[in-house]
Amino acid sequence: MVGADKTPRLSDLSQARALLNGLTGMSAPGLKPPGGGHKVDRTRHGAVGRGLWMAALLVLATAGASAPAPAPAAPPRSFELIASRFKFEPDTLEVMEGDRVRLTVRSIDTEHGLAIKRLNLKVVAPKTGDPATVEFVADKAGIYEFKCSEYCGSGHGRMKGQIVVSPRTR
Ligand SMILES: [Cu+2]
Repeated sequence: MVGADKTPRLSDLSQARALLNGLTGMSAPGLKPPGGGHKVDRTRHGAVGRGLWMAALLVLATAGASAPAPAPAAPPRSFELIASRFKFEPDTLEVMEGDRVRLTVRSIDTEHGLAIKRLNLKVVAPKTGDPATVEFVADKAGIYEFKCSEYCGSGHGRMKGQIVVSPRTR
């Protein structure tokens, strides 16, 4: 810090004082140049103060820009879907634009699948009941229909659901 030196020099004190002047718009009591009688060229030191002030701002701005707090990776929005003849439960999922989404699909009868055509994405849930997981980023708002990808019987064609991706308000 400026002026933290045990044996301050005139320039340090003047700069500190000019800096304080710049910060508060008032003179800083107790920060007098040693030797009392010295004439202080206020114009010149004012300029130095402004320079310092600008430098301080620059340092702050630079520090802010170069060392951002690392954003912790947001956990995915997780959904567990139960697939059965002929539906997904739940069949409507709501997320926000930019969310990472994790779908875990489990069948309780026969083999099903979950396909999101718009995202070119598919996962098959085997009839053993083992969970099948798929993960993606919902980077665009809109409605994404999904449907069963594995023929599972007469109602297969109506085994559908949707993911509603809401726009993020700024
Ligand atoms: Cu099916």
